[in-house]
Amino acid sequence: MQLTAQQFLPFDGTATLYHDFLDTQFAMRAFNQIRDESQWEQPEITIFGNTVLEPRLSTWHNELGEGYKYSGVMRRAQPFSKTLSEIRDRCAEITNTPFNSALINFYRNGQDGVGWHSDNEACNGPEPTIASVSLGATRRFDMRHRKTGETIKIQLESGSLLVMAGKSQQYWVHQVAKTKRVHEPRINLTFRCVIENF
Ligand SMILES: O=C(O)CCC(=O)C(=O)O
Ligand SMILES: [Mn+2]
Repeated sequence: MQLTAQQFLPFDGTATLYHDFLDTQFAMRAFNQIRDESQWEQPEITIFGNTVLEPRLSTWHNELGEGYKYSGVMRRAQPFSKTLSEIRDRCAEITNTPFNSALINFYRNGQDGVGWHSDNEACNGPEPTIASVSLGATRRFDMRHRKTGETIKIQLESGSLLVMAGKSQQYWVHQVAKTKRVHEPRINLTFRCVIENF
């Protein structure tokens, strides 16, 4: 099946949205399954010397059984479930990338979010392809250029796939801002190809 792709970045990397990546029913089933089967964690983060809990729940999955260092915190690796593997395989096919890891985020409602950052950890390699699948509530995803300040806003609906590639992690930061308007939960799967023994 040929999916329609929409490009969002004007320069310095790509962000491609496949709006109808998963059908509505499949996305809803995957949401329920992943919500119920996951062993959710809520790691602490230190921002400007203050230690707080991350405003979302998450899990880290890696086929090589390796942990993941994120904001200085080592995450334990969990296995890929059947649903997660199936979605990962579809992402791998579209992007031609052998994803071996996934970070799953669970935004309980609009009061959960993720602040400005880029997925530029060393283990992702210099120009990583990141496949980001959304399930559940629609949330706005913002990308801001580090030098020009140009900001792009993308609505991530249930079943959509956003692929960030090229120099996007070098030149752009991204966030899912907290909002009072959203009351429903959302799950986001970000597939990555982590380099071994980096
Ligand atoms: O929830 C999202 O759409 C983005 C999550 C994200 O940026 C991350 O996990 O690095
Ligand atoms: Mn990210």
